[in-house]
Amino acid sequence: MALLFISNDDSPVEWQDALTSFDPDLDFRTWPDLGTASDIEIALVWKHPPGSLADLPRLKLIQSLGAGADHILTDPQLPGGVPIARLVDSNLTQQMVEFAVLAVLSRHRRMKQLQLAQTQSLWNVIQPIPTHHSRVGMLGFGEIGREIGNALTRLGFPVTAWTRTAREDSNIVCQSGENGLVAVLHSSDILICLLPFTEETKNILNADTFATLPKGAYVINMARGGHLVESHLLSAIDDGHLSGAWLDVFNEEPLPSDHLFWKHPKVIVTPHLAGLTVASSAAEQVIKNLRLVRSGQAPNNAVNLKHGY
Ligand code: OXD
Repeated sequence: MALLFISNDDSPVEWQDALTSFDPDLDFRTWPDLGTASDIEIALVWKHPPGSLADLPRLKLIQSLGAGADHILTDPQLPGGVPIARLVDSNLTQQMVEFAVLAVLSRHRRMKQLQLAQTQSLWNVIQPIPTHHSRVGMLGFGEIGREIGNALTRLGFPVTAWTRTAREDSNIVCQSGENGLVAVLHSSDILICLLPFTEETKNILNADTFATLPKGAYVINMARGGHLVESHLLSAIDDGHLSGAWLDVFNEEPLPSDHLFWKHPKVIVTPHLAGLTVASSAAEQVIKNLRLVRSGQAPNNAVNLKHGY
């Protein structure tokens, strides 16, 4: 039985090495050279071509190469009844924490203005805002969100979060529902989007959301490009309501070279790298999941199809 690897963004060589260090007998195949379709037991995928998983009669698991599974669920020919699992990897989580802290501190200490001043040889001393006046709101509070929230709290930022279901298992105030969203937005000088991408969360970063944020608020999107209505963000920045944004994810990736975001003085663009999967640290859970599904058990971090993540 074999594993089928499908990704243009991850290295098959690294993954083969990492996986076979945990299971030396693993038969590793790379799309489109899958050999006999009925050999394939597990598909390890990132943005697979739609339909490429449709004719694998003994497929037992579709394993995402990332923390998100939305790239799998958009395939209209997904085989029914095959469990889908996300990666939950401490290495990836750590990167996401670092990225969120970097983006929050960068806004908090006004790095963009300081860099601009440097290009003009200006000695521009910007008084820091007290940390406890920079309120951070988080949309999404899963495994990664919780770690980010804790890191920001340790730095002294007041943090609130919005989640699908109310939570009381954290020292961070979590709100849910429509009213909860409004409450979190009202108190977010810096808003971080970490939500899973679903029909409910699509376009959630829109004109109404921005209007609910306090004047001068800053938006960080490190979830999915589809969460953001790009034209609404540009209007909210250009009319002065928002102070700027740091965007790591986009509707179209790579971001087209003529996109307005690239040159916008108040927007920081990074190329979807907030959290990258590292084969050597994530491989063990893929092998664990393979063993679980082989023995008829559910994989770890299975996607709930009803919730879409
Ligand atoms: C992921 C991502 O889902 O990198 O892991 O966006």
